[in-house]
Amino acid sequence: MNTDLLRSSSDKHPKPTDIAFQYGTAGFRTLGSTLDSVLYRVGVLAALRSRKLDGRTIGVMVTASHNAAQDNGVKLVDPRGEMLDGSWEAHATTLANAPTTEAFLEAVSTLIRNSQIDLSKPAHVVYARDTRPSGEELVRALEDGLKAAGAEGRDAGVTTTPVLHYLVRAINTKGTADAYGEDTQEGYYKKLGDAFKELVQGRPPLDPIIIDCANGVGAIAAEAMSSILANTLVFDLHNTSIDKEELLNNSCGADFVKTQQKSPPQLVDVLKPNQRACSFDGDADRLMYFYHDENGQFRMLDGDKIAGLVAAFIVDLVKTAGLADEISVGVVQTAYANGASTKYLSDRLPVKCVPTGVKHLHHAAERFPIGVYFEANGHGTVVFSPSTLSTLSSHQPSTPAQDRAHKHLLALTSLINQTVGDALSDMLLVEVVLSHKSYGGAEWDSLYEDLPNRLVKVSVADRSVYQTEDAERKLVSPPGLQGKIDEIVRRYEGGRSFVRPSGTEDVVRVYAEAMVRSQVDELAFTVAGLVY
Ligand code: 16G
Ligand code: ZN
Repeated sequence: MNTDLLRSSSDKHPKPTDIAFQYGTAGFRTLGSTLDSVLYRVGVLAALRSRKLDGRTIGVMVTASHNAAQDNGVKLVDPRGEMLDGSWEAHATTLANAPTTEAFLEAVSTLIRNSQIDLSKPAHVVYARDTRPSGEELVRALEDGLKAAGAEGRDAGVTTTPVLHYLVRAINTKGTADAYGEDTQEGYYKKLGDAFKELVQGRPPLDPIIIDCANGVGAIAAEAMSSILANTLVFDLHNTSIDKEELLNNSCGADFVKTQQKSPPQLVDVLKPNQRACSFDGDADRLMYFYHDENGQFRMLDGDKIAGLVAAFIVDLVKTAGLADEISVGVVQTAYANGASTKYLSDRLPVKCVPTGVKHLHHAAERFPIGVYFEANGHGTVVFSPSTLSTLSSHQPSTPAQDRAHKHLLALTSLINQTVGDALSDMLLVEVVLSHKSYGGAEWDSLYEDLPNRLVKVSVADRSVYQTEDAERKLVSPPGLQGKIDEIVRRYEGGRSFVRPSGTEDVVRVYAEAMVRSQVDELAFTVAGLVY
């Protein structure tokens, strides 16, 4: 690496003096206008990460997901398409916070030394951004970092977060026995489209699906997918104004639907009773379904409902294929999963609870032969272990029914993004199950009834005093607080409540659920009253 070039280009991307950056649950995320130096340094870091991994391609995604248009962010993707290894998150934070160019160069040298990075190795990085206007310049800063660090960059343009994850794995497996697919967005959508067509072949056509694209990059993705699917599934696209910056995630999108527990106002007149609709978030990695019942009442089909629908379907397919003795299915959730969903699932298959954040769920799901994971907020996917894939590829079905189920399982391994949750791929998965079960929104919804719940956030002086254990379900600090929470929760029928510090905002979150709606708010606010 050329230190003079690194120095001179770093000088062009000075760190703002008054900001401490942190690589959090979803990478760096803050006001887009403050992120120039971070992007430059992430470029250098990505190059080093690639060299450390023998020149394998690393991904960089520039997005702030469901946040407002003026925000932006960046996260790194490891070679198999998964989130950056935890130990490197700290390196990212260190490099981002070096106050001066000299301090940054020093931090880079330390990282090279401590991680024993061989600088003679090549470096490859693929990067993309969502539709946020600030993304364009931030990508230029990233490119400066890549250039200064001598990395070969590939610009994947404006696309979704899951497409970028897919590309990373596709590039790194190209020409190998594990080739994941053609390394283009079109290649990915064609792969999904072919699998979808096979899965619904011979079934009655589905009604068009209403999609709220959050005025983000999901609109581009859905448009591209729609032309591949042609008449197999018709998309009725809404909130597709990607040119109107102020509309991004504004009163629409998956996060709006989940947190406001109502449909996006732009869709209210479009939705007929029992007609299913769904929302993506701003980078199309979260999915929320919903419908209005006969009485015009909003009904949400969130990540928990998706997990219930999909897990039961896959279990049935495995059984019908004659593989129940060889392949088992497990589910991963977080503490935010509705208690009713946990009960529904645990009655049928193993369920594991892990801390919030995709990387925790993904890793836990990889330990099951087939691992289904969804956060209640709509992040999720299904992962098939290598041994499951090899069992599937060598299985010899002995009846036509087994043969059909076996083919469907194989098609699911293509339909479902194995690197990270994709709103588009997840939506097609849901549509497949609805088609096979002949379910509408109401039938799906009736798998179980959600317990009333409430989420509140509390601003505190220092959220780092709130420390948890048991997958964030219990507080170990401040001392004594958990005992008080337990005492309050005991007074409510079916009561459950937990407190955890947010990984993305400077707040503490309080979740509560109970059998009776009116009691939930009381429980949530009583517990919130203990937090200060
Ligand atoms: C991030 C996580 C998401 C998690 C959320 C929790 C990823 C890609 N995203 O958005 O999975 O649900 O943080 O936010 O991991 P919180 O810590 O503020 O509650
Ligand atoms: Zn997102």
